[in-house]
Amino acid sequence: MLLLSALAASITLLSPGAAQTKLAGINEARAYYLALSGLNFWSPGKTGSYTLATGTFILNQTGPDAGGYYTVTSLGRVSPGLPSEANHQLTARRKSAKPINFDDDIDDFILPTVGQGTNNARSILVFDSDLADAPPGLSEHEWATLWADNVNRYAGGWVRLGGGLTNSHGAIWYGGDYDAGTCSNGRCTLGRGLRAYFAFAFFGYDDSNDSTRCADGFTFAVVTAANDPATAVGGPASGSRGEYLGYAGPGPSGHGIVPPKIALEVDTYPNKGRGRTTDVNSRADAGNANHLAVLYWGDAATPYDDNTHGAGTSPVNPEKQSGGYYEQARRGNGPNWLEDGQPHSLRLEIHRSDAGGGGDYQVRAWIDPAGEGHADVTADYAAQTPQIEHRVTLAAADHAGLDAIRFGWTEGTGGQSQTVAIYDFSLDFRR
Ligand SMILES: [Ca+2]
Ligand SMILES: [Ca+2]
Ligand SMILES: [Ca+2]
Repeated sequence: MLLLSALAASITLLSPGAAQTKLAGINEARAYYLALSGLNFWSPGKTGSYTLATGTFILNQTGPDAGGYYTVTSLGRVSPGLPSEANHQLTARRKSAKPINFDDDIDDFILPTVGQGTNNARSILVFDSDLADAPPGLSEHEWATLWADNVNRYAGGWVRLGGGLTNSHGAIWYGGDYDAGTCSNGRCTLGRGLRAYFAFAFFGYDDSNDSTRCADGFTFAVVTAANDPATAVGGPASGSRGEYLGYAGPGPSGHGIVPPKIALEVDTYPNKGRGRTTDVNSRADAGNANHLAVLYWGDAATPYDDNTHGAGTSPVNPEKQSGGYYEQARRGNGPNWLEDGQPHSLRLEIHRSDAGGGGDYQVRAWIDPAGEGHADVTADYAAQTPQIEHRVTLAAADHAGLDAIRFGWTEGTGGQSQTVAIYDFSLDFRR
């Protein structure tokens, strides 16, 4: 994708009418994007000079060091030997295996589980740049039309959640092989944790006072592979429960997504009730504001409270007063925070270690991070304080249950609908 970005940037910069006097500045920018393209292009052993339409990048590597890291330099060069020559060099520390990312791996995301409703075949769809076979529940003709209408929205491919449906719920899990056994058929060794980054956009624009025009949001979830098959998904046994976000509830299988599990919810609809978790309006959302929150699983005896804030004892799903819940109120007469139709991005890190017979887990998340390295999942992010920071100790059995995990997204809608794009995804494990 960055190769494409570089070309797009240069096309923009070279649009007719660009003043010659700006050429030096333009070439500086081109050199920078070339260097960035080089870093993105690199994999172990790929060194030397590579020429694109706009210039050249030159890759060098040293390593790997004892931790398996290479130091990679990428020199972007434009117009060598001319007065307008520009060079820009970037250096990065890179693991031997490239992070899992949509550009290379989107076809490894397993097609969604079709839920109980009649229309849920479309609750989650994957738009790969290559046309895959029709997902379950769609004819080849329907799928080809949908694909053609959507594939070009985001370079590198994207996952569409919600699909404009009411009463939908779905989950999609990574199902690939990665880095010599770290992941096998989507079952991944969590080790010291992981780092993930992705962009998202809610297509709906919700400027209602109480954030009730669109619903309900989604989660990025990391769940036990020991107990959850690749078809695991939540949702209600009956009735309309978008508030479960496809993360809570028994789902079509009756088992839902069983614990242990950790997720970050992006919740756009207020369900503030604190009654029985099988009832409508029972998530204990703190207010009307769009919010992010860390989710575990509530009481292990029921799937219905898995995304109810305050549910559970060890661990407890975080409430507003904790570091595990972050909200932003609607501003003035504008849209609700995340439901503005604009691109947003999310970075999540889970830091995991053994502690006292169980496991220490630190969940950190940044919304719309902008500091240096914010999208680099090969290193911990230190440039900005996370908006979400929550730490728990899990009991030995739960800790062991997260030795092998699946990761992916869940979504749910009820009486209102949503369409959400997930794109520019990458993930790497901390080792
Ligand atoms: Ca909610
Ligand atoms: Ca919530
Ligand atoms: Ca539960």
